[in-house]
Amino acid sequence: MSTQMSERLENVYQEIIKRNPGEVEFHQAVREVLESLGPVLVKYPELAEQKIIERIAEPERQIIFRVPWQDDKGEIHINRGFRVEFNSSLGPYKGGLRFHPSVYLGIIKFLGFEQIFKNALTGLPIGGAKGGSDFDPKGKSDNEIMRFCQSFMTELYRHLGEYTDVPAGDIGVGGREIGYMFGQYKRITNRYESGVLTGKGLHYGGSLVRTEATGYGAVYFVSEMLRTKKQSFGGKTCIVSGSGNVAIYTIEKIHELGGKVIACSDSNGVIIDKKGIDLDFVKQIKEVERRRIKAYTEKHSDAIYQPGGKIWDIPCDVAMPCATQNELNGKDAEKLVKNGCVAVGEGANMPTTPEGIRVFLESGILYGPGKATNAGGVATSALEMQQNASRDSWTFEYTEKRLAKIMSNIHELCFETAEEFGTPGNYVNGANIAGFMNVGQAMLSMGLI
Ligand code: NDP
Ligand code: 2IT
Repeated sequence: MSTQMSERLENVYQEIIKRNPGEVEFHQAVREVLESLGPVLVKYPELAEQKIIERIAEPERQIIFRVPWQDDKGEIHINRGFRVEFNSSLGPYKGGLRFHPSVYLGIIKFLGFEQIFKNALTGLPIGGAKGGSDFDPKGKSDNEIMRFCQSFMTELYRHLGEYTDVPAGDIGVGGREIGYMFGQYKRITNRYESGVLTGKGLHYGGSLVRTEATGYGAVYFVSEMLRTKKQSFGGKTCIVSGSGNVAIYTIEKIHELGGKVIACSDSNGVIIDKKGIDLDFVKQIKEVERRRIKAYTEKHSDAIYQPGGKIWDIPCDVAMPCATQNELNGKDAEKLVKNGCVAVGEGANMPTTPEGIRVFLESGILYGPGKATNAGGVATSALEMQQNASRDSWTFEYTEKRLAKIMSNIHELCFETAEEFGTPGNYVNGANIAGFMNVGQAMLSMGLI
């Protein structure tokens, strides 16, 4: 199912498909943005004349490299590493690294493309990039993870720098992996360049709140959306997919604001606990023991574990997809709307399929797209860069206040832009147009780059 675009935009899109064959996630992310841009090109024809869309859709640089490493038995493995430096018109390339067996160029490019607009929405000086590897961290020992990270950085380091390209985490990359990569960067370059990676540990230049930032920020964004309808999280029943970094801190903030999360998941199944998810235990299972979410029933025998289950079938007031791309399809969206869900906020990147997005927009429920809703993670990364640049570290309270303000600014920008372009309440258009305008104007100012 696809929406009509002007002939010009349709031609641009077809050309992008032709130039990037087989990269279906990248095509999907591009199409979603292009579907919002028609009225922008009418209002600002110079953006079309100067081929800003065509330029933005072509990464400034794409790096693909071999990552050889040895497992604990001495066997050699070869993975593929990626870094797509998409756009640096607003600042150094910025965006996470994903380690997951599904990673290929099309996934990194969809993430990098979305990152350009997300980062622009934060109002902070960061360009857009993404990277990662098809390495599967599941079941690997700590030493194997370290050796992989060291090999990955041994190639990637030459492309990085605090003023050039600043990676962080994403799926499969958290504080442990960032630590190993920072150590290797420091060793190879002989530079203590704190600002070259974000998501660092608190002992060596990390920022308070960065671990919590994506989840907390997503909940702030949904709170702002609810506020436009004079509602809040208080007393609301919520479901959160995934049980990784973003899911955990989404649940934590929802509980803090008086909502109750009754379900979460991982790629194997769904946990339903009507009493409300015991987050301390989820943290123990996931952050400390690195086990599967199924283990939740070991302590909570009245909770239900559904192997392979669909979390979106569970009736709720608020749904927050926080696992991965395309985890929520058109049928899931219909089910959520039918069950009375009033708000959906995406902690993950592109978790809703185009059909699902259409269902949400047509139903008129509040729908916050990932590039706006989950921008708190990268925004706090930019705050980490600020602290590193001034060799300072801020308190938790101050940093969280900055995050909350950034999220309410992003909400306001998306809300007002949607209105200005004739689609009130449509945060997809608001986010795409506002992000595009920031990047586009900067590119226009810099001449043909
Ligand atoms: P984690 O690796 O910490 O957790 C990922 C979670 O999603 C796990 O529960 C995992 O289950 C599940 N998941 C991952 N891949 C799949 C899949 N193919 N099918 C089903 N479930 C899957 O990653 P994060 O929490 O950091 O990232 C979650 C999402 O949030 C991603 O879309 C990421 O791009 C996005 N995001 C992350 C930010 C950050 O700061 N970390 C910032 C903004 C967005 P399992 O363990 O079974 O694989
Ligand atoms: O998708 C994302 O915004 C991230 N994974 C975080 C990127 C970052 O640089 O903090």
